[in-house]
Amino acid sequence: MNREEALQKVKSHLTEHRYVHTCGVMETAIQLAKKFGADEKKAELAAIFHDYAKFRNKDEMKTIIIEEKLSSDLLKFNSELWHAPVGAILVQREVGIEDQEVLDAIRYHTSGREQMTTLEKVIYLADYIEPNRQFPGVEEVRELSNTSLDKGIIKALQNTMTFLMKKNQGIYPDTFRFYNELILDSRR
Ligand code: DGI
Ligand code: FE
Ligand code: FE
Repeated sequence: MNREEALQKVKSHLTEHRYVHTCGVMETAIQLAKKFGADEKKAELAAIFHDYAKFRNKDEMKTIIIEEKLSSDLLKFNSELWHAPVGAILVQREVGIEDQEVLDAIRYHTSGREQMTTLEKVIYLADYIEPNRQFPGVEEVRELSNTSLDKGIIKALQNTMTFLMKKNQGIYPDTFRFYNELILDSRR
């Protein structure tokens, strides 16, 4: 599947706004992959499909989480987390992508997890810093990302966790573990 075919396939599942975001993630992910040594083609494909399930209805996502025996923790936390693991399943089922590295990059693009591969980190960070993103603090993350994938991600995680805490929301265990691993490692 080339870029145009992939973009064509994802387009009908997204709003115009989300499609523009997806194209931004694609461009940014390719640049980050080049810079930090991930497979550029896999980064392109994972980026194109990372938000594939963003607009599925909650009941459908809930059913998939239960049927596929995904962590039952997921259902207790913010439903914003669901589109990532559900997306990985649907992209395999409906689009026929079988590359596990690509599917994992989609699966963990929202929560993160411990032991992220470079490809997974590239998609995580590209999703946060792509040019159409405008939230407070994004410029600082962009600057850190020029020199270090992990430094950029640490700041992005701090921003996201602060945002969730201010809204009295829980923080998903994988996100916490991802953060702790990176911050403890950065002090060694
Ligand atoms: O799908 P996008 O909007 O492009 O971005 P995303 O997949 O990173 O989703 C981000 C949303 O998920 C953001 O509003 C924060 C929310 N979220 C809720 N709970 C958690 C969480 N994000 C993380 N990393 N960890 C959580 O526990
Ligand atoms: Fe997403
Ligand atoms: Fe996204």
